[in-house]
Amino acid sequence: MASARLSWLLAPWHVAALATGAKSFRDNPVIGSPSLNRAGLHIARVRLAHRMAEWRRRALAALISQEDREAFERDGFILKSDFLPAADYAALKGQVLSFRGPVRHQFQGDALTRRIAVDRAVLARLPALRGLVDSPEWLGLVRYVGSFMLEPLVYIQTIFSQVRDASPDPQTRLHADAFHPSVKAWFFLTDVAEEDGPFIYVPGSHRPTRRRLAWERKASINAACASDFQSARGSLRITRETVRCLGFGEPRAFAVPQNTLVVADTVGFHARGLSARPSVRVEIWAYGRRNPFLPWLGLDPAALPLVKGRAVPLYWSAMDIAEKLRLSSSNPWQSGGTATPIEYPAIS
Ligand SMILES: O=C(O)CCC(=O)C(=O)O
Ligand SMILES: [Fe+2]
Repeated sequence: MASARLSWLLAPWHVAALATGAKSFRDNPVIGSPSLNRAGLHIARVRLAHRMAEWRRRALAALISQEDREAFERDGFILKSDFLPAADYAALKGQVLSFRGPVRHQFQGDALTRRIAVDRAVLARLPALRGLVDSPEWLGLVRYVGSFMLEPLVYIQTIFSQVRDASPDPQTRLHADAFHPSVKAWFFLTDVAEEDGPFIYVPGSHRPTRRRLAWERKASINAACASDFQSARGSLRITRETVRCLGFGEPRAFAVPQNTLVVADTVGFHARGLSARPSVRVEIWAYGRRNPFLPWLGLDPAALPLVKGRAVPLYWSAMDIAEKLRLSSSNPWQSGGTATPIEYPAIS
């Protein structure tokens, strides 16, 4: 009863969230409303978000080559082998892998993800990494795929698979991160074998085809009470069979050598491949997500003078404070002291 009254009080807030990237079907009764979604609310947001992203990408076309634009249009990702010249790559890898810094980690199923925020202080100590993240090639690809002149959030990320006895890593199920286009980039610093949990992407699945939209509509009707937590939170899971039924091709596993860059629109279906054995994957990982409905390219809060180069530590601290004040559940990114990217985690 009390919660029903609270929902009504919050109704204007929930409605306003429709104009943002808010995606959780279970936390927002408007976004998750079965009747509104049957009537097409969810797919209207999907379509408009795609149209806006296409419009912004047209304005950003000059950031990347025509060949890369065509690859992206076709596949939903851009793959660059031997992205850095060999000497630059060797310097970057040497600096990054021996870097000891403050780490955060999160368990997901049996996998542990370790992150080191690439902030100003870290960049001051890693000049080769600074060369990468300031380069027009890197920024151009991330910004074009992200469809904004955004300031990507960059991390040194390590995935340790099968580090404990637990259910499988939820990232190993095919999914779309959100209902709208957004960018993630992986610049691999380790060779990734097929059996070591490579990144997987279904080529062409970034497009809002008629069949994809019909599937989105159906999924959105039941998503608020989906037993699958990630789907209910707006990151819809899908099976390989359904992907096939939607007319997309087979997933592609990025079993790639180090010094390969993959920049993908994670509205396309993707996953982390299952590992056949415990594995360690190290990458420079970037993320860019903004309100998908914005009719402009810039004005990214992460680029403000006091925030630029500090966004991730600020975000982590804010989550720690919210946890202490019990304003939100515990921060999934727990501090793990200092470590290098490849040091094996001590699992308690
Ligand atoms: O790390 C991977 O291979 C993919 C994980 C994933 O789904 C994501 O980062 O959105
Ligand atoms: Fe994902």
